[in-house]
Amino acid sequence: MKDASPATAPKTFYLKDYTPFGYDAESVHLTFRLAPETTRVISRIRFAPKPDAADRTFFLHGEELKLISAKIDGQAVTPELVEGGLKCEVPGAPFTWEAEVEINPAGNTALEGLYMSNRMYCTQCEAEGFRKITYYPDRPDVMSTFTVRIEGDEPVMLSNGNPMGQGEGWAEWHDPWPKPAYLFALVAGDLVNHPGSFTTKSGREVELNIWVRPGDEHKCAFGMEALKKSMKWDEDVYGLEYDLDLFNIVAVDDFNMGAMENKGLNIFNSSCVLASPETSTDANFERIEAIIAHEYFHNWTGNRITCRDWFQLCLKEGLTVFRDAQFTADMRSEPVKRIEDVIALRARQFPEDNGPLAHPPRPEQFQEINNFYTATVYEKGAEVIGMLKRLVGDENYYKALKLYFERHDGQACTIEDWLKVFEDATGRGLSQFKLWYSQAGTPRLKVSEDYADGTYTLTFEQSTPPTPGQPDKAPRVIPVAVGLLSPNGDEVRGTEVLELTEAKQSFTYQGLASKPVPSILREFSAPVILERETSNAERAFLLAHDTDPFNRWEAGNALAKEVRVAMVLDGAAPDAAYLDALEKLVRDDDQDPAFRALVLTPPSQSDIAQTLFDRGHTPDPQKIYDAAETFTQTLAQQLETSLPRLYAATTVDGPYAPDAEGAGKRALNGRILSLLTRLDGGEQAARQYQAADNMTQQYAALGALLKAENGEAQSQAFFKQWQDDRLVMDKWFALQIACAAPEKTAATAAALTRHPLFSMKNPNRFRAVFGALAGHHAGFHHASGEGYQLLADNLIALDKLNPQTTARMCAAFQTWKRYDAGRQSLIRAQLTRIAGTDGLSRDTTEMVTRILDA
Ligand code: 0A1
Ligand code: ZN
Repeated sequence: MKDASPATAPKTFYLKDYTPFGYDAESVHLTFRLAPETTRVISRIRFAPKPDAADRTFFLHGEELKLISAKIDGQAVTPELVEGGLKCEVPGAPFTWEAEVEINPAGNTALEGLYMSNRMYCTQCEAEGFRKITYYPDRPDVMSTFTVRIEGDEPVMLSNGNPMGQGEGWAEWHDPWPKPAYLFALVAGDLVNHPGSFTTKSGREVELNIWVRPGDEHKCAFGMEALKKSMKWDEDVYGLEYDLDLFNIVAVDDFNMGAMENKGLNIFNSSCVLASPETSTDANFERIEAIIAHEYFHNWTGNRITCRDWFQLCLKEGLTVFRDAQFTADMRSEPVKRIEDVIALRARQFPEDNGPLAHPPRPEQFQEINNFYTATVYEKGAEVIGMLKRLVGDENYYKALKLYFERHDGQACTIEDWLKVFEDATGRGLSQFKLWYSQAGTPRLKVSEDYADGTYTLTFEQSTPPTPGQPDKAPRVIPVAVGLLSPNGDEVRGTEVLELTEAKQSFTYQGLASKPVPSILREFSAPVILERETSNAERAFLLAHDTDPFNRWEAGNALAKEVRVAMVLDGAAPDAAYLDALEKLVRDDDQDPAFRALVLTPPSQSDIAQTLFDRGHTPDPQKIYDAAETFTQTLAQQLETSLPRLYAATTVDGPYAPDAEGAGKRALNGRILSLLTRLDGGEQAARQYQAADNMTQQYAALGALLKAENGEAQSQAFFKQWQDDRLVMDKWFALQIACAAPEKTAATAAALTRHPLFSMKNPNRFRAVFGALAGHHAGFHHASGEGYQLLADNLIALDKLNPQTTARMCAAFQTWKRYDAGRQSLIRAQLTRIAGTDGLSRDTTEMVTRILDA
């Protein structure tokens, strides 16, 4: 019998422990002999000891590798195999390391390293997947040039950089740009390409390709246009040009994340690149355009300048998200993009920042870095850059960026390097600003006002609640964009950025004829929670008159929340003045349809729950759901006579095009249809379903019908029509759950896991079902606890196959401390059950432990 081995506590890595690797990797040669279960990887790496290295330990990472042989300068050696890699005695002068290993791509369901997806070989190396391909110093500060030979019988065999040659059964690639191993990529399989080309501003001809499985060719055109627009935009706005002769994108069906910026060979989750009017919604098109841009922009912010270590992840991600948001704003609508981003920030980042998983944009410790590809690192990381830009001004921002690229091209950098560039370019000290990178938690900003004799004073008090490991926080620099309106609706002071640096600070405005109405935090100038005692009448005034479109929407959003909170707490009827304001806005054809659609979009029920919790109440998910239903029903009735006209007026005629204008109109049309369905039971929706020639309208109609519990026939028809299209089937799975009544949500999800097309191995399908379950606030948190149990059962099962996706989805439980004792104990029981599972992955262990520690 085997001794029970003591459970090894997962190792924690700390930012403060950073030490450079003792060797430079001067060049890397890799040969892949492809075979589904027994791929051989032969590496030949030239290493040179660093003259000034403090630590000369020769440790190479390696996981799940079968070592066949190792040599140094041609002589066989026997390295010591240790936890997570190997160690070896090496010469004190430059030497050549060679190793042959065997790996099993077909058995790789974790989708990290080299794996197979639909008979195609592909790789995912960020963050630490390369160590599952061969022994290597798998850390981003080790940068080298890669030459790759692929041997196999796949028709198409790709790697990074430029092609060097190919023949029967082989292909060779060389990437001249030194890069960390996380940017390595290899793809091989039966693929077809959608070609394109781009001429850079200095005249370099770049060949572009989107590679897909045969049958998906018709879904590439939009992605190709998005890529060309991105290349042009980065030249125009940042002066950044592409640096290879070839840029390849590959679509794969099984992928843990959205996409990956591998040098010259981006790999995309097929859901983030394939698009056609018949199969993709307007929201899909917008997201695809943004992700293509995001990965392309990484070529400079991430690849040419990379991260010294993974604690610096937001250096590349925050900046690249910020850049892709600028791009989308330029391509589409600036205010609409800003509103969408703030909605997403509040839905994904605020719960993280205000719960057990809170961490700073630059974390100081981790057990599993994959658990830190978070909304805080990405989206809050981008918000921090937005604040920096606002504080230094546009001109200084671009001056600093220019210096960043000049000074750090080819380097692996830190947040200190980044901020130093701004200090040097602008002469402004940023030591207090840096707190945004090291402090977790969302600051609360309390505002009070005073008016006497023409002088108006705004007083701000900032504080940030405790977060794990950070009980106290110092005041931060907070840029607050403020404008003042006179009671008749005129703007009496245009937008001005007030810079808060202290815990409490006042600003005065002189010479005002009457007490103004302030419009605070315009454009959402800082990721904070504004706490201000104000009336619904003032909110309605701002919704009607503010010159800042973001704050106009924000006033409506705050009103919507207040009205629902009152309905939940006091059983109040929907506020009549708010209903009137909404009606007026919806019927005002001079207003942008996209904006009207956003104002009509109800605040998320999870957001209402958080608001109630913040005000000292225990949120009841069912009551929040009921209030939302009552509100929508009342609004539909109030609008009854105008709905048919509005529906007709917002129906887009002519052939479908995924542009912002059409999308805005269809978004409004979709909202009108859902209101209409409440009154006609689905007559109009059924007609729209029948007539739809694009997925946006087909999907909106099906959603409205399912919500009315009158869509069985259409759901079956939808299945029949689209059963061979994986991406559309993901929508079908998700929509049935999203539209189910709370008491039926878990059972609907459970039934779908028994559907023949459900698969644990495809992250998109798993997320379609369980993302929809977790996203249905009242359904997931139904008092029966069935939702919790179903998710836990499936997380336990998925962890054996795919720890990374399992761990991410544990976040569904992160808000558990908001709810009543009964729900808390149900959730605690499930979290404890997950934590106690034998052989639970490091990824999931870390997440569940952090959530339980709340
Ligand atoms: N760097 C990619 C996202 C990405 C991150 C991690 C991955 O595997 C753990 C895969 C992709 C991006 O920002 O798009
Ligand atoms: Zn990224």
